[in-house]
Amino acid sequence: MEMTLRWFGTGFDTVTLRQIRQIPGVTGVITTLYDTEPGEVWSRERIHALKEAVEASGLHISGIESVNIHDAIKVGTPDRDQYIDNYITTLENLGKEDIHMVCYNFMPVFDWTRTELARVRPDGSTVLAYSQKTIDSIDPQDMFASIKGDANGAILPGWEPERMAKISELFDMYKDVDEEKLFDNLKYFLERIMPVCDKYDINMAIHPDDPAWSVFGLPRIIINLDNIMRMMRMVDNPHNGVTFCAGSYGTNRANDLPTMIRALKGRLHFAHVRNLKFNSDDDFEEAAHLSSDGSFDMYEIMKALYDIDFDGPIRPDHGRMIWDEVAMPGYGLYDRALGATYLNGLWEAIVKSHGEKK
Ligand code: DNO
Repeated sequence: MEMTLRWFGTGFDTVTLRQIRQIPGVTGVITTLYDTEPGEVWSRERIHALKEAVEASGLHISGIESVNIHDAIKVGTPDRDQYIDNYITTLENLGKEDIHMVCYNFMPVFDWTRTELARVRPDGSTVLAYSQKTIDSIDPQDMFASIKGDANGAILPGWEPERMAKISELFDMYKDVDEEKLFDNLKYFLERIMPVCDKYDINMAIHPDDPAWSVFGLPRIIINLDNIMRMMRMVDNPHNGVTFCAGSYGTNRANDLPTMIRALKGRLHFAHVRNLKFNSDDDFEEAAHLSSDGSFDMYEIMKALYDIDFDGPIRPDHGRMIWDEVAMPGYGLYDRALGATYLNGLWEAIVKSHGEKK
């Protein structure tokens, strides 16, 4: 595996490439062109410039998170082909720039959903948190307003103000889309993009729905092993794979994370490894990466990745806000650096006790 950190790009991230370079064992970044709209073509020039900026700092681009999918593709409206053509051109340009992993999601309307961005923990750190009771009592229109104040001025991925401004229009677009339709539209999209992925050896890594169940009545399909298997079988190509996000699948306590990882050998292209602490089945908050701070056994998660010979990028995810850092919630430097170091420590111990793989 390669340890990486997510970086939103100059002007969008409070964390610098120089800081990332100084985290021991981190050699790559997972990045994006944060100012592009879903459906827009990423030019080769812009990708090249991003690559040069990253490489000038002594790091490299290990993959893209995300190239977002236009709603026309998810809903399956008549103009979807034009947006898929654009997506294909973007993939081609990424391939020509030697980038071979793309993380994306197929969640309707919202990307990840949290009800709080700064819940205070007993040690004074703040974390993202989710309470189903809050979701059940709030109008989706008010959701954005209720969390905006805690965003530290950052634009949160998937919660862009322009998008939130047309939220009722978005809900309307999805009114006839159920889970089956969403699967069909995902299949259509994947079938069309696989030839370009084969040509440039691009691993597509779908991100799970977070939390891993329906919110606000919207269909969500990338939520458990059965559905991932269905997604992979319906377009059976090794380039059609997954981002294994421990924190997202782990929201559903029926998901056995190490077992899921072991079932995904060869199709798991990217890993987000983080911990959650459950207060009840439907109220959880994010925790430090350390197993004992939350509800997951992080050793078992890393061991399962080792067992399937995982050699793709891995990144710590959603850090707590600590040491008075002001940053995008979940994406500060300090706690993610601690997380990367801890995960690297677990990996070193696993390799020393079970043998080097590659
Ligand atoms: C949240 C992230 C997600 C993820 C997208 C992938 O912090 O894990 O926003 O990047 O769902 O497209």
